[in-house]
Amino acid sequence: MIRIQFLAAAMLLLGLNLALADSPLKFEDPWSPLAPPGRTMAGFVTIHNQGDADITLVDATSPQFGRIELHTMTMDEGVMRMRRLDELVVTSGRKVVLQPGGRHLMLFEPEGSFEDGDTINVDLIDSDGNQHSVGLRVRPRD
Ligand SMILES: [Cu+2]
Repeated sequence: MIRIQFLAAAMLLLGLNLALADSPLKFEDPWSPLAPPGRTMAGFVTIHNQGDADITLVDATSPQFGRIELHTMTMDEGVMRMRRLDELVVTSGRKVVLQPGGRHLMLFEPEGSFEDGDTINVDLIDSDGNQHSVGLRVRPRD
């Protein structure tokens, strides 16, 4: 019985590693500005698509947050406003930059609080249902 459980766990881990290794998305400087406990947070990262096919991100999840949305900032009569994006296309061979004042991940309903140096684990989900894992490092805003 114990042996079977161990085997199942080992296979799960193996599958997970393969899935991670398979993602053509590479993430540069993934981070999240430190925020007061309970507050909605943001996620920033440069996403580089090193694969042959375009990837359309449509959703994101994290065990540490109730809900995540893709957002963009737009100028509306001189005022910056956030708007939800239904999808974010990362063209083959290109980079998409999520940064302060621009496109970003919006992290709603934090479970617990985060300190400088913590990691927020996010799975970005594409239109084919594939998951792309990225760890956002929590740090003070520059
Ligand atoms: Cu936002």
